[in-house]
Amino acid sequence: MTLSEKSQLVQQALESHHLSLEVVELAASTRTAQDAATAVGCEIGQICKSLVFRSGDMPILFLVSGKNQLDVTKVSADLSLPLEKADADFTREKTGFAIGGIPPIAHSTPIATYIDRILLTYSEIWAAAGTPHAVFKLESHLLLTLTGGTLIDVI
Ligand code: 5CA
Repeated sequence: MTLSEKSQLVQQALESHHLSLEVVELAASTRTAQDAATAVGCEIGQICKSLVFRSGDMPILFLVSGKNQLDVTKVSADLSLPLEKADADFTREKTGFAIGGIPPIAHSTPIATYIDRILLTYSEIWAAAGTPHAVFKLESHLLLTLTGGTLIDVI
């Protein structure tokens, strides 16, 4: 089956890293971490949430385990960075994707990325792939390779 235009961007980015990872489109919703975990049959902690924040006009991406709620005050202090949650328009403008399907890669602009250390405690995780019906599975350590992101404690 042909992938949607947005999911094709994600598939192409995976291929550009020479990884044989495959975007899958599901009939079921994967809009939220809980939806995605139910749809693929994994633990919620294995879902990689893509949360966009802003520091002034700069977008910052946090890849967070579905079981964790990012502690903005803590992370902002740890990174010495003022942070506010991005709204839907800013998120779409900086990533090229809409909330509910934001992938960890393939954004329309380069985005500084921080990765929840807890994600690495799972061998396999699932991330959004461009739409609220598309995901891909990867070995968690590949998040570092794919994004060049920095591991942090989010809670
Ligand atoms: N597809 C799933 C995971 S595979 C997904 O995208 N989950 S998510 O957690 O990364 O994306 C939903 C997140 O978007 C929510 O946790 C919330 O932080 C954020 N969000 C939802 N609605 C809004 C909104 N109106 N403005 C800003 N952020 C929002």
